[in-house]
Formats: sequence, C-alpha cells, structure tokens
Amino acid sequence: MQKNRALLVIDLQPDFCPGGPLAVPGGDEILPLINQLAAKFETVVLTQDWHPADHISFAANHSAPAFGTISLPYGDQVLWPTHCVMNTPGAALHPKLDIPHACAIIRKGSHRDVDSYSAFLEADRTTKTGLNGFLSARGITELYLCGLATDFCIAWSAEDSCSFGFRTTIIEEACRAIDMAGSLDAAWTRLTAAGVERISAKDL
Ligand code: VGL
Ligand code: ZN
Repeated sequence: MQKNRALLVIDLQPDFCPGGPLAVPGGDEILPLINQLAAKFETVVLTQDWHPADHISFAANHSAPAFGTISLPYGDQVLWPTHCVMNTPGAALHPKLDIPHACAIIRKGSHRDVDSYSAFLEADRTTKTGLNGFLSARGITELYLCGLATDFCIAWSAEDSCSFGFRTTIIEEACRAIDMAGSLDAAWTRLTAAGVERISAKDL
C-alpha cells in the first residue's frame, strides 16, 4: 500500500441521500463502492457537514427561498434547505458507510456566520479546518476524493487540495452531484483548470 496517499470521503450523511432535505440524486448508490475503495488506502479521512441550527446558509434563517443566493461579507452564498444540523440523525455518518480504519473525521461548517464547502478552508477563505496540517504531518502527498457533492463540497475541497500542494484526483463514479443551474459543468471547468485529475475507480 502506498503510504503517501490518502482517501478523503466527503459528507456521506443521510441528509444528502434520497429522503433527506438536501438529497443528492443517487447519493446512497456510491456507498458500496466507497467501502471497497477505502480498503485500498491506509489513510482514510471522513468529513461531516456539521451546522448549528441557526446557520447562515439555511434559507429558513433568512425567510428566503431555498436555492437562491445572498451576498455575504465573504461573497455569494447559496441558501440551502436546513441540513446536517449538528447532533441530529441526518448529520451522522451514513449507517452503510463501513470504514472502520478511517483515522480522522473533519467537521466543517460549524461556525454560525461562515459556510464551509471545502474540507480545508472555510468560505471566508482564511479559517483552516486543520486538514492540511493533519495530512502533511502524516507524509501524505496525494489525495483521492469521493462522496458528495461533486459540484460543491468535492469541488471546493479538490481545488484547495491542489493549492495546498497535494496531487489531487477525483474518483468519478464514487461521487454524485447536486447539479443546479449548470453547477456541475462549471465545477469541472474550474477543476480541470486547477489541475485536478479524474480517474475511474477500476483504474485505482
Ligand atoms: C454541501 C451544500 C451545502 C455538500 C454541503 O456537501 O456538497 N452542499 N452544504
Ligand atoms: Zn452544508
């Protein structure tokens, strides 16, 4: 097993799966594949989207419709249906996620006034989650990403991963997208420009 590579499993939580308030189409289909992929990595890190109930990204806290956009000091913010409220069942790791050897769980989005799609840096683009330090301290130089959602949390995490200097690869069939208003195509354009690679699970 290559010691310098890690798998980052993003936001596999019931609230992002069919039946949840911010369901990503087919979100739960990728669980068996991700469990298999994880067995090929000695270092696996999981993330959880983890918001307080009064979080700034929730449409309900602005009396505004979900999927609209508002302007905040750090930039534009999409307003989402209430999701992944800390300590609720919908924010737990998905019960079918079976990665006992995962060595860290990064929770993101827990500051009320700042969202965090990225597992590395919050939306203010300044506050660090600590993931970069964790991976670097363990000698990781290559990061593989999978999970939910390709066009938001995976895209932002992958771009930051590149900026922090990791060779960064998205495992295509092990992700699913929200795909609102062309967000998936736009994400792939940015990702390709940033130098993020894409690979099929069978080539790993
Ligand atoms: C996500 C929207 C809001 C994601 C998280 O995991 O992609 N998307 N919060
Ligand atoms: Zn969120």
